[in-house]
Amino acid sequence: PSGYNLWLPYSKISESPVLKEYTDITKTISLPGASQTLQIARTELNRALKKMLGAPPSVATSLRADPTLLIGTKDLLPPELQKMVNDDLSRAGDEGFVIKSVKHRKKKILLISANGDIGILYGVFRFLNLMQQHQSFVKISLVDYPKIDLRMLNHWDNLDRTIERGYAGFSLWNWQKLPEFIDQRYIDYARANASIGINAVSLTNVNANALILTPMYLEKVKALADVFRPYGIKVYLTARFSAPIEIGTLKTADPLDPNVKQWWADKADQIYSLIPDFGGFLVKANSEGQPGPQNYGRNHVDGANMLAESLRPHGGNVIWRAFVYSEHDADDRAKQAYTEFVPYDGKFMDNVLVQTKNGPIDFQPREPFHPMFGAMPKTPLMMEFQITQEYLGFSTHLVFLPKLYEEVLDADTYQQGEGSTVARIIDGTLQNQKISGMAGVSNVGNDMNWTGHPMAQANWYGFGRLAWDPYLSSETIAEEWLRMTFSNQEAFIGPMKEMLIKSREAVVNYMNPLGLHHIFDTGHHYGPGPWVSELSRPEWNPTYYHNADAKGIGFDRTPSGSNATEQYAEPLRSRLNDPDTCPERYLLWFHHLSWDYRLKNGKTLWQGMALKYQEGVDQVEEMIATWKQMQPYVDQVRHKEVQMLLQIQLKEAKWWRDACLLYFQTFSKKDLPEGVGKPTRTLEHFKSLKFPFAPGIRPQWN
Ligand code: BDP
Repeated sequence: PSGYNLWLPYSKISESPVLKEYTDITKTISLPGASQTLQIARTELNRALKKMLGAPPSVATSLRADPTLLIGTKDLLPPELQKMVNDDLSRAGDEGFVIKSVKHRKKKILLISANGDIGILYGVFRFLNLMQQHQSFVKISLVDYPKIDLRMLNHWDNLDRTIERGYAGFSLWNWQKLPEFIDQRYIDYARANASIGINAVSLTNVNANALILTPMYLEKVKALADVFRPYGIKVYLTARFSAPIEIGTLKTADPLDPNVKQWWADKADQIYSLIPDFGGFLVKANSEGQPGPQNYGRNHVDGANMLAESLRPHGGNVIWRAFVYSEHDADDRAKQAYTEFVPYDGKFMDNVLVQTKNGPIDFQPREPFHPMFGAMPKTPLMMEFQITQEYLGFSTHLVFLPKLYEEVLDADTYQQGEGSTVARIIDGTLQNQKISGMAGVSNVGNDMNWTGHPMAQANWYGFGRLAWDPYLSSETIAEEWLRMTFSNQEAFIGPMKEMLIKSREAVVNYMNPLGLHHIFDTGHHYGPGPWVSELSRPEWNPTYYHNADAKGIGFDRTPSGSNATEQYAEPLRSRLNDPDTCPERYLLWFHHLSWDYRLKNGKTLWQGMALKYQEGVDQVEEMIATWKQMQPYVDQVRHKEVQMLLQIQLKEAKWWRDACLLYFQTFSKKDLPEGVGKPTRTLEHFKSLKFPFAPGIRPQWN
């Protein structure tokens, strides 16, 4: 079905110079070695070359005398070739590879080599990636290796196969039929991940169910781990902190209780007896009602280290989430994770990573980077991005997220002077971490095209590429993905690249311009709800975040307000504190300003905000116009799907604009500036809208 093949369609190549080069290169192929991983590489090559070049290639499992394409780990190469890649491979590490055009016995050959089998698989996938982009290999000399150790997908999949914040169907994991029945989808999923270098997956929701740790489920988890292993992927599970009570016989889950420690140590032994390379536990504790060490008067360090102790003999990791904010803490929610975690720097065991969302609130269309990045130099901080579009229009709106990820990764924290970018903290180079990681909350479900919106596949792809190399530009990623997935025609690539890149700003404009945030309607977080003010916890209410009143709008996080800016290093802190130097994209995140405040373009804040909402709507209109032109390059089914989705997106961009402006107008008491579309419905109408069909809501919020 349309889109099932993701970025691996291996479309037939008809351009003759490219075809000629590729046919020559692949005339005789050697890929020696018997491991499962190498067999997968061979199968992939066969399948891809057959589709792209027409004729089935011959991939030999032995070292041929004169191959045109030689693919092998270093130890399998003839000595003179070993010498040629020696230096490259000393940089490439366990998972990297080299793709190099070299002279061998007076003939030019293409060599793909690596230190280990997984490097070969990654190298083959990259070779095919470049072929799909019609790149030439004549002069290639490419060494590449992952800059981040753990490149991980977090699935928020419940055991009943619903997915929290999932908008692409139900969970891929069919617990009922496992372990005997191995759905082809597990294999296709692993293959897609390996093609972009993802090497870890956490299977279950962070709002965890302890049952996953019982033997009957672990048997099933083992079956998945066995499928994923040859693709270089390790399995993690979410550990519910109260599991010793819920599935054990203990009365407590106190991390300092010897029986509790023993329970987890036994549990780890049991898991590793089934899954010898089990990755470890991902834990959400004492956050949004999840149990944790604080239930027993202990702290995050006690909890994380106790679990880390149980995994350490087996080489496993604990990934402890820092997404915490307390209903008892009256302080600005944006400050709470930092306040709670930074004092623990240096106290976690070395198989603990602290996983932090990209921004200090919660996956908003735009947030400043989380101030914890760089502030815990003795702790490996792992990035958590959201690939699924909880606050970004679900799988209905087209939003190219690598642009968002790039903005965060490139941000300068100044924690160790200029150039202390988030990317350098995440990859561990700035602060010399022994382990590094980046996680993305997956947008994959059992929809035929995996991600619901056909274009949302780009976000899975882009996340993987950035986890591999956080210094890649979003433009490079957009171009790669477009060429692989659809077409290499320049008339397609140019406009579509621009459309993807701009799509992120469009959604910010029509949802949350100028630093506004969390003004979504309750529970589902889909449409606008800036008026919502009566939820039980203050920081769940949009009014808490925008603070609109007759005088103005915005959250004062400067020293005259919550002083959250204090958590950022100088000179950034001072810049953020002054509305004149605070980037306008974060203005209302950090400042409460009068409706008449003058923006850089001379407009008042009210005018500027209204015009931004309108700009967002205009940008969606442009996307529709661009997409219309792309018909010749895209199959009918997907073209139609995206076209319909863009029409919904336009309707909803207008919904956002009208609902927010009508509501904020009740405070500003000002007319809409010229150029801003007039709302056709009343504020009361927008307030009355319900959204009962929203997928992915937490059951307790229904
Ligand atoms: C929020 C989601 C909620 C998650 C929570 C988390 O609304 O469903 O459980 O984050 O990350 O974004 O733990």
